[in-house]
Amino acid sequence: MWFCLAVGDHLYRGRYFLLSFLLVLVLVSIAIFSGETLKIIPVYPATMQTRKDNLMDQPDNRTSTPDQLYIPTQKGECPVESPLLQGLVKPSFESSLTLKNVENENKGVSDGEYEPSGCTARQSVAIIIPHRRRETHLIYFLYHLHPFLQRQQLHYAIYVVNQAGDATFNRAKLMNVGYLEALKDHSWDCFIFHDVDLIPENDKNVYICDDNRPKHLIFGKNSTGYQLPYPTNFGGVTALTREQFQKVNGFPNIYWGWGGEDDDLYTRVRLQKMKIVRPPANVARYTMMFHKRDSGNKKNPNRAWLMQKTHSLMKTDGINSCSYTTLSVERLLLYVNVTVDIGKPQS
Ligand code: UD2
Ligand code: MN
Repeated sequence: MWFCLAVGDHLYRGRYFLLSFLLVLVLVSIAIFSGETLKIIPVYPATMQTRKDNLMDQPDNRTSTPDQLYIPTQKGECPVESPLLQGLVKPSFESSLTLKNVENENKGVSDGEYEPSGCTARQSVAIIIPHRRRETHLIYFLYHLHPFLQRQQLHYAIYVVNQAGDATFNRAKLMNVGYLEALKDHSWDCFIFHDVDLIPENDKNVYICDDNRPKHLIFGKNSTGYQLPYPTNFGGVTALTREQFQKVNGFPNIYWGWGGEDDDLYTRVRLQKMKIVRPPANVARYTMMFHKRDSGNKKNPNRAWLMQKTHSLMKTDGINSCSYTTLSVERLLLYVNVTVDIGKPQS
C-alpha cells in the first residue's frame, strides 16, 4: 500500500515537472522569437528613416551642456562704409582678357549673384544692362564690376538684357524688361540701370539706392573731361528703389533709337515731385570704353516731340504696358543672360 502510494506520488510529481518544463520552454521560445522578429522587420518606414538620418546630422543635444547647444549664428549687418574700399583706381583694359579669366577671378559668384559671407548686406541690388552686340565691353564690364560690388559688400545680381533681332535698338524698354525679369527672382530693394560701356573709377561711389531720391551715379566721364553735360542729365547709370521705379511707371517703351529716353525718365521723376541726387564729382567718375554709334541705334528723330508728351504718356506707357516675348533666360556664372523680342517701332 505504502509502495503504491509512493509510486503514484512519484508519477504525479514527474508529470508536474514535465508540465513546468514545457511551460518554461514555450516562454523561452517566445522571448527568443520576438527578439529575432524585431531584428528582421525594419522599425522605420522609408520616410521615417530619412527623418532619422536628418536628425543624426544635428548635434546630439542629450550629451551637450546648455551652452554647447546648437544655435544658428546671426550675421550682423555690414558696416555703413565697407572696410574693403580702395577709392579712386583707374580701370585697366588688358587686351587678352577672356570671360574665363573673369570667371576664375570671381569664384564667389554664381548665377550672376553674390552675397557677402561675413555680414548681411544693407541692400539687395539688381544691376540691369541693356545689350546688343557689345560683347567686348561686356567682358570688361564684368571684370571691373564684380570685384567693385564685392568690395562694397552688397548682395547683388547682374542681369544682361539682350535685344534679339535687328530692329532699332530700344535701351529704355530693355531696362523695363530687366526690372520685370529680375523681380521674378528676388524682391530686390534697388535697381541700377547701367550702360555696358561705363566703368566706375571710384568704389566710394556705392551702388545702393537712396530711399528719398532717385540717384544719378555718374557726374562725369573721361570723354567729357569728367564734367556734367547739363544739370538735368540722367543718363548712363541711375539707381532707383522698387518704389521709386513703380511711382514713375518705369522707363518709356516708345523711344526707339538713340537719345531722349534718359531725359524722359528725369521728367517722370520730377513729375512725381522727386528730386535727384548725385555723389560728388570726384566720386561719380567713369571711364566710357570707346565706341562709335552702333548700327541699328540711329538718333531717334521723334525724341523732341515725345519728350513734350511725358506728362500725358507716363501713366499708360511704362512698366504697366511693357509687352515682350522672353526667348531665353540663361543663368551663366557671372550674369543672368535674358534674350527678348521687344518688337519694333510702329509705322
Ligand atoms: C548716352 C547715355 C546713355 C543713353 C544714350 C542715348 C550717358 C553717359 N550715356 O550714351 O545712357 O541715354 O546716350 O540712348 O549719359 N547698347 C548696346 N548695343 C547697341 C546700342 C546700345 O548694347 O547697339 C547699349 C549699351 O549698354 C550702351 C547703351 O545701350 O552702353 C547706350 O548706348 P550708347 O553707348 O551708344 O549711347 P551713348 O554713349 O551716347
Ligand atoms: Mn556709350
